Amino acid sequence: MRTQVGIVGAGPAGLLLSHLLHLRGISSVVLEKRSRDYVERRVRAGVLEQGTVDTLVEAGVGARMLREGLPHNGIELRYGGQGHRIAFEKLVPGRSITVYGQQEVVKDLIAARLEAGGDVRFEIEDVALHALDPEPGSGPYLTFGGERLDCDVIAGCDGFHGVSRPSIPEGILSVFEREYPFAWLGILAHVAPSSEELIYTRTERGFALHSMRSPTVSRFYLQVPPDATVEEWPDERIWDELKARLETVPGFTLATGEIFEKGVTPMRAFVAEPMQHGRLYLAGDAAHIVPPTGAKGLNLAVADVRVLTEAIDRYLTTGSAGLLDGYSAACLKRIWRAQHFSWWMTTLLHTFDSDDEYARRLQLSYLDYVTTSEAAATTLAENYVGMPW
Ligand code: FAS
Ligand code: PHB
Repeated sequence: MRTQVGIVGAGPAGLLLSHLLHLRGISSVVLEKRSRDYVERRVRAGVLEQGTVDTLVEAGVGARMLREGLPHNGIELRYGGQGHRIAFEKLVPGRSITVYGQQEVVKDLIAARLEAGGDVRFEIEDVALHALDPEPGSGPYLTFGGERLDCDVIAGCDGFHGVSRPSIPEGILSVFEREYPFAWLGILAHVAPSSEELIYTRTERGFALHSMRSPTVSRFYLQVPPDATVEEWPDERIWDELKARLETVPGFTLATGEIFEKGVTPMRAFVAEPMQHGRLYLAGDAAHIVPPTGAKGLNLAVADVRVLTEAIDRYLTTGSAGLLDGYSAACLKRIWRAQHFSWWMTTLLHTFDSDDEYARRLQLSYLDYVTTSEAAATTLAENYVGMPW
């Protein structure tokens, strides 16, 4: 078999890349390890930057997001018994975020690809990458299930645990990473949000986040020890801890309801440079991971794919590999901005056992600064809604 672009992974990066290439008349085949049902039900990110919303709408896959997504013009930082609003409409006029579950984005992209006759194959478990740095006149290829797929280009969109990044020979990649001394316990509950907006709260007991998915489904996260398991967190303990961390301002009561999804996410940061080797290009979590505090992971995947689509189109239509050769450098500036912002939000809002009293006062002083200085609040706002492309 032959296609122009072989794509490994049907998460947001792989599916959006396949769709954007299709809009430019470029063929691709997407190979996904899991079932369609699994990828459409996997609960992950929830916040779309302005640029991500614009990209999905411009690509013709944003209709349901515009109908069902929840636009937000601010977030609340809650600490020391007070709530402080970061007002996007004042600080970064015209830019906002939309709360719309990642699994909904994935459903919309799969539907669009299949409707367009796209070639998306699920439950393909043994994908292998070959001839990544091919001789002139030949190309890379993928093998799976006894088949061979010849490509002009391969996109590794298979996430942090995928097969693409490890297919790059030893000695090529430089890896930069950081493990945080805690994890997030995420839950979904059938209960109306207790606040119109997202609440990021810092308490001496640890961090908590109040988010949502719809007028009847709330999304919460609790900072927990790095080795925490869902078994240690029965529903009653979750609600008790969320109340202890969120009911810290007068008049706020946390509504509770039936928890229907629980998961523990490790908090890590990771970047592999360069994000390419030969005719293999990594996009999204295959190349980088951020702690979810800044809600950047999914949005970074979209940003990579925008750059990669343009570069592949230039290469296939003109033969010039200039943009492809510069792909990694073009993405890394935004990636490191998101790495820094995610680190900054994480260290601003989480409690660290290693912190002494001096570090704790620095953290509280920084929170006071961000919630009283327009300049400091603008820094948070412009990064949160997404830096301009
Ligand atoms: P993905 O991991 O989404 O997709 C990769 C795909 O490749 C998967 O479908 C996988 O099954 C497939 N695959 C893997 N190996 C393969 C192989 N060998 N062959 C074929 N296919 C293969 N980000 C936020 O902004 N906010 C959050 O709250 C948040 N929460 C998260 C919670 C969890 C548990 C995780 C793991 C991540 C979370 N993220 C969050 C980050 C997340 O949203 C990612 O940034 C986003 O999924 C990136 O999309 P992709 O790069 O497409 O990778
Ligand atoms: C979510 O709603 O899943 C969410 C929101 C904000 C974050 C992370 C996750 O920073």
